Amino acid sequence: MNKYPCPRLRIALLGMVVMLAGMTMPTSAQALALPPTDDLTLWYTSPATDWETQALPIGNGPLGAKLFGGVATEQIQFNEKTLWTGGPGSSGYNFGNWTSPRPGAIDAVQAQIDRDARMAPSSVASALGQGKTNFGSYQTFGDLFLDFANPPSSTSQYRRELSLREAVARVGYTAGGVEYTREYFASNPGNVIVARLSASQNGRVSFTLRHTSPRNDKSVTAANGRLTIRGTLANNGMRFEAQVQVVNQGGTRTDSGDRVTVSGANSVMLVLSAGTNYSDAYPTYRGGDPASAVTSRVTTAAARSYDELKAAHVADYRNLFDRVKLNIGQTNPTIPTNQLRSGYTGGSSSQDRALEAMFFAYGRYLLISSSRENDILPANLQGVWNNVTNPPWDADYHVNINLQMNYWPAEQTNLRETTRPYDRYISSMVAPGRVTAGNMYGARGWVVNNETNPYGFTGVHNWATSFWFPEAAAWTTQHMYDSYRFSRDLNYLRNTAYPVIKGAAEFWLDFLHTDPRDGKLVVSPSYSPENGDFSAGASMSQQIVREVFTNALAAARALNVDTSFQNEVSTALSRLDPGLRIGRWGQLQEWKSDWDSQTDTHRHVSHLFALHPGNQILPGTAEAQAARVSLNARGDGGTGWSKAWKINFWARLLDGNRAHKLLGEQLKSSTLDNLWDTHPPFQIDGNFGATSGIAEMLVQSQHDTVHVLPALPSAWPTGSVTGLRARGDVTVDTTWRSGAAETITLRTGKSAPIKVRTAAATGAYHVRDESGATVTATRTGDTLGWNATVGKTYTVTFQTSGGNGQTVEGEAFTSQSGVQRADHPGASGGASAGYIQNGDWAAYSGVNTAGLRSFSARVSSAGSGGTIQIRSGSATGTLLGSVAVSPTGGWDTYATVSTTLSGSASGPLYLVFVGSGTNYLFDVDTFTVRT
Ligand code: FUC
Repeated sequence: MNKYPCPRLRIALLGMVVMLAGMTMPTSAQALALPPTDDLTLWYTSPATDWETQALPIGNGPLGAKLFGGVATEQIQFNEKTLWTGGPGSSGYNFGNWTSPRPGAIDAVQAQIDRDARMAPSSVASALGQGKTNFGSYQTFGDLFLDFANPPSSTSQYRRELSLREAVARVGYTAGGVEYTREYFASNPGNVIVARLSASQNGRVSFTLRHTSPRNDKSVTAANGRLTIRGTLANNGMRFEAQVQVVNQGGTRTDSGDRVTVSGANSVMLVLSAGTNYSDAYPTYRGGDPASAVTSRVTTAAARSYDELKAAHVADYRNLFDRVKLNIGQTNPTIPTNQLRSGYTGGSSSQDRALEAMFFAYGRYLLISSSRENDILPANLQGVWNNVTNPPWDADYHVNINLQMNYWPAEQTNLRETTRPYDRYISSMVAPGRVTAGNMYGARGWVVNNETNPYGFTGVHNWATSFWFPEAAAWTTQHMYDSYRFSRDLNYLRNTAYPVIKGAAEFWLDFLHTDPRDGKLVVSPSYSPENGDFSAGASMSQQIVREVFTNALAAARALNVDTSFQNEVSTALSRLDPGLRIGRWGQLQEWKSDWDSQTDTHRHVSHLFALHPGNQILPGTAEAQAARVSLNARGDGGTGWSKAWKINFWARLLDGNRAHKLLGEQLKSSTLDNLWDTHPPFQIDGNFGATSGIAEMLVQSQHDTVHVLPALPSAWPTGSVTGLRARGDVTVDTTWRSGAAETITLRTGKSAPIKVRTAAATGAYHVRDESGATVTATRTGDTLGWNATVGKTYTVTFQTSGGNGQTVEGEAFTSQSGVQRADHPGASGGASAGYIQNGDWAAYSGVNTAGLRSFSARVSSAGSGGTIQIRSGSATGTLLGSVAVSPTGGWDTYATVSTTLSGSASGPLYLVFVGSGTNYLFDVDTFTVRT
């Protein structure tokens, strides 16, 4: 899509970009290798030399790749998400379960905590931990290299980019008068990665394709232009296979050993796919050999044209990506993305808005690229991208915050499909988790601890500060109940979510401990992730158990099943310590005892689970104030994901400016040039957490009210967003101006009462359905309510202050004398201010008269016409101007009248109607004022 259709403007803008990048200007006759970038394109003026910070990611869920864009050699590092060492097949793998029973071990720890109140992590780890054996790590599949024949010694107009609107990456440059272009995409349809290399002159594409990997466990062969990479992981016997088909147009193609060489082609398409014999079935986790599936994917795709493959990919991707559009005043950046990031200040420039809008969109891009409905595994700590054999934290599934955070933006930003592999993964932990629950904890249900892998590692290890976290199972099921709340899909609740939620709740029915201090049910031993000592009843433990009990009970009631289980859960809930306490310095306590230090800036803010992602703390309550005190003490620093979490916290506290400040902190100090989040090192959760945080600033629904613009920062005074989702199967669009909602549009998938909250609702408002018919809403404070009907679209318009250039509906008066609402199909919004007689007036409290200089109105009159007087403050206030209305020939025939205004004024706008006719004078459909 070309936003600059005028070629001269295009050239001028690109010339400017090239100059800024310190490169030579193109000669005037040269065409440009790549089209202009848009506001959602990451772009750079030199090749990537570093995988982590610079190379650009593409992915289709199961497959991922990182692109470097070199001129002499192109490097395409790639992944397949199931390629993991460890697990069954590796020696001594035990799922983290104790290799021999430890009768009484947990009881002894509980007794010691009952006696001493706390216990050092190292002591608990030596009693209950066990070294990890073959937990495994996520593996790179290796790199494809394209070594170009006779690479140019210099290039001009080099650009490397990633379009978030199309999920297509490109490289373009000019050398020796020839433009070279490469395009890459990872297509979910067909499960392939596709590349095309082309040049502006025939016969210019020549390279040799080869594969390398850091493991010595594979063979690479070439036949008929196809590279086949096949091997077995030495560690666990997992079989893997990748194939790349080279399809050349023109020139020659030669297989030689483990390489394919292309000479003098006009263009070349590469088709890559990969697979393993992983299956998510406990206990063997092995399926069939991947060779035939990989062969057929590559063969099928290679038989299609590049354009066809690309069209299918873009259509599939846009079906997800295009559901949400955010405008916060960004403009198309004129500087490369690395400069956009390094120049970011969090101030008021449109470049800063551009980075924020791009970062929001990038989180959605990364989620679509690393988690799809036809994936086996969810996005891991690095999504689907990893270039080594020993990634940080094994690029595993940490479940004391990280995996959960990956999916925070999914429902809110209308990407429910991306949660399917997360659902599948949580469900797949039930079988191994039952064994761990029974054998180690003596409990029903299922459990998983601090981190896990694709092989059902539901037990423990022995790293003292992160080995014990049985609350993780319950926490993961929060997503499932929430997914039901968003969708109201009872089949999903019945078949997918409820059995898993129930199992997670059963574990806690059996494993809670009676606190001798007060007789309440508590988690013991309990550990607030990675901080402090073990104790009984740390706040997060209690809040999570409360949440799973509450959700299990609500789900069982919604499905009308399991009465005795419901009774058991209700009884336990009534005895459960809720884990919400305000401590000696006004903070929300992290532990049941008041141990919090005011100088503790630990990155985990676990005790605020009840604020986010939980919903147990409401804004305006004493607990919310205490959460604020705790957050202030923790400070605005932390790892990437920690800052991202804090955006969400501040949004839930309805503090948009502070949420925006945290977003700024993340962009300034926890974001790499390729806009990946860095812990450090790279960890993708922060990308997803930030996108969630931005969504939480715009729409919240955790308390079953659709709260629109709950935490809008002053840096985003004007904007719009479409397609965000709210619980209750509602899709939300809104536009805002001067920090207040102007319109809210809600599309409802269920017939149910709806509540919409926004600050502007305290002023004049009007609710209409898609036919323009008025919907009667009741207002309580800043909340409007009505009964919504499935399939309908409701639009609420607000009369906001300022009003400059804004169209105000005539019937949206806040007070009146004699005037009524008149319904006319031809009127804007279906109605006008009507039944007007001499001396009547209508007032619009949201429209301020200060500085107004002009007035225009859309009017109709089958009567005598008359005059509109524009007055300030009251019906007899300062007269700013007046305008005559002549008969228009019918109540459905409209004309525009206008006048200039003068005089100093303040207070709301009054329209006073004057005329001599004995019947109704005229109608006012809409009016506009300008300063
Ligand atoms: C948790 C965090 C660490 C890191 C790891 C992957 O344990 O405390 O900071 O993010 O997960």
